[in-house]
Amino acid sequence: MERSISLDSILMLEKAKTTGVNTAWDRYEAQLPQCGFGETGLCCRHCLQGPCRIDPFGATGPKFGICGANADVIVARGLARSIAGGTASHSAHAKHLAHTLLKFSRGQAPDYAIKDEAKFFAVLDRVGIERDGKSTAELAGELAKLALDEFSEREEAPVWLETTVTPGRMATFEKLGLVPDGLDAGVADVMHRTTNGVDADAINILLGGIKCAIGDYTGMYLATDLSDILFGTPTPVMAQANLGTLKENAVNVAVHGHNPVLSEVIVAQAELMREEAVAAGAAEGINLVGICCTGLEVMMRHGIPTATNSLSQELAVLTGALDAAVVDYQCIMPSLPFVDGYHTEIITTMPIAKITGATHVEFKEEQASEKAREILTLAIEAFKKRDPDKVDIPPVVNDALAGLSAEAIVKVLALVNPEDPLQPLIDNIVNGNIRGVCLFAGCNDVKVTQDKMFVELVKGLAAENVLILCTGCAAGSFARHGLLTSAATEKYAGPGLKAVLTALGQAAGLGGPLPMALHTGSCVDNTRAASVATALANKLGVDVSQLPVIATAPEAAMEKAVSIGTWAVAMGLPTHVGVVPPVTGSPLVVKTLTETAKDLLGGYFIVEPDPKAAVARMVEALDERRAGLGL
Ligand code: BF8
Ligand code: SF4
Repeated sequence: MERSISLDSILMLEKAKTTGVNTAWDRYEAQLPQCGFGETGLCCRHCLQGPCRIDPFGATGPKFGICGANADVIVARGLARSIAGGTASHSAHAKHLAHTLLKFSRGQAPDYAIKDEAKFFAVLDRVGIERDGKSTAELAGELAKLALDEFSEREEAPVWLETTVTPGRMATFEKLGLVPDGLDAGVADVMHRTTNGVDADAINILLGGIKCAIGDYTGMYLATDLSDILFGTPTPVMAQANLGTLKENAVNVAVHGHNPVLSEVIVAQAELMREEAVAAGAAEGINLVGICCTGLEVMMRHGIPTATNSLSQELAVLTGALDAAVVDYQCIMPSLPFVDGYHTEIITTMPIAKITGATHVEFKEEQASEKAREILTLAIEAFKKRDPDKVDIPPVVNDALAGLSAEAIVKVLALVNPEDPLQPLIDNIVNGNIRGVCLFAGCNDVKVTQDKMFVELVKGLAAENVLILCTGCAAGSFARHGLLTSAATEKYAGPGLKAVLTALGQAAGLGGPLPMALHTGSCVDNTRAASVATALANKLGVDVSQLPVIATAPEAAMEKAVSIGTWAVAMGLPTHVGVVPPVTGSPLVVKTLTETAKDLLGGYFIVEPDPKAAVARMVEALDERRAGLGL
């Protein structure tokens, strides 16, 4: 199988091959064939009597685990635990921001501020915190405490859920018993019911997983709100992508992981430490680039280039020009410190995410600038050890428009209709210029050619006049292929979509159409897209499950993508995945996710690894919704 269609990845993979460096792709091949029980979800290790495995063909092998759990129960339990893993990750990210806000409110985090007062007030009003007569610090403290309360057991529905979904969605969740008691409580509930001897009804387990995933949505919404308050709501910004954004004459530092709490301070300090870098021989100072979602957070707010994605993170080290990678948590390969023969300093910063072989500088909000300087000093020292003979920066750079938060999208629409910004979007959906909207999310997965599905799907859908919103590695992928540009719209968008994007781009003074894919942020920012869908549904007086809106994670890899996909279904969206998850061992689970879910929630999974067939099925799902609305 071809490993990647991304030219910079291809060039670095050739270098890896000729120099004998192992990458994720080599380690994947060493795993083949992967275990059939694991691939189909039919292996259980939830108690010490296991592992138990069910014969996928049902012929002669075991049909039950030792405790009596059957294939449906084992598959459902495995899936629910993946959702819990994803939810725990996003929720930890959200809690981290709430703690930062709390420290700010107590005067313990002097490097932080309320950067976006308008969003701060809007969120306070939405969650019902009375603003009159209170100081900023008091309000920030109240908001942080309310946010932290969301995670434990609550008597009422989580505030960030109830205040952000349509009334119809909330009623559906209540009717089905899917309102989480708390976001961490949802994770604990899944861990409990999936242990030996608790829930042994596959459908009930899946409902528990969906309830947990609704908590995942809630935590992600909260994370985006607090990030915008602390660091600013993104506005449109031109940036660049690919490994070619590394510079020969600069100290190259990648910020990698997911949380902007540290990377924001690094952005500020990198500018202030320019002279130190120049004194070390780096004429262009410090060049910050991003990898994964931390990178996208600073791309959205500061136009910092995105160098590469999760799957190809080792390739950034292979350029020989990356002096340091500062990592926080999630999607960071433990192999990074062991890319043989390179000088890159891998710096871990979080107490829960240390990596053997890396240098640990524990980050604390109380000493944020000091810690950022310490980290950048290590990077400058590493630069001095760079071996010029090993430097091969692939000459690949693409422009990319980023920063399209929901607020930014509404502002662009307001240029066309200031009184009623959503109306132009609705009009163009009604008249068919826009056939529907698709949210592209999720990872690169080593099991499929890197970026191939992303690129084929986005071109296919744009040609069918589908407007794309994108986040996470999907946004990174499009950026690296030049698809977040006016030129891509000119080349690939269907006539209706092109006309709308041209009108909007001209109104925004871009001198060309808006990109056919709007970069909406990091993975936690998937809720930005959900908020646009909710606003549209509320304006039309319908539910999200009736709108021609779909989602896809064509190259999903991580548990976080599983939890996001599940809440997208819970929100009522037909949700495509291109890598088959480990559920095929249970026809009941497959049917529940791809068919029964539609009756219960409106949303359902579409599993289709072939890009052409996937486009056809996604367009069909949009047309079904259009027909339902009489369009
Ligand atoms: O949270 S898309 S590989 S980087 S999990 Fe990870 Fe997947 Fe990328 Fe961001 Ni999201
Ligand atoms: Fe086996 Fe049941 Fe234990 Fe799972 S929980 S390992 S199926 S005995």
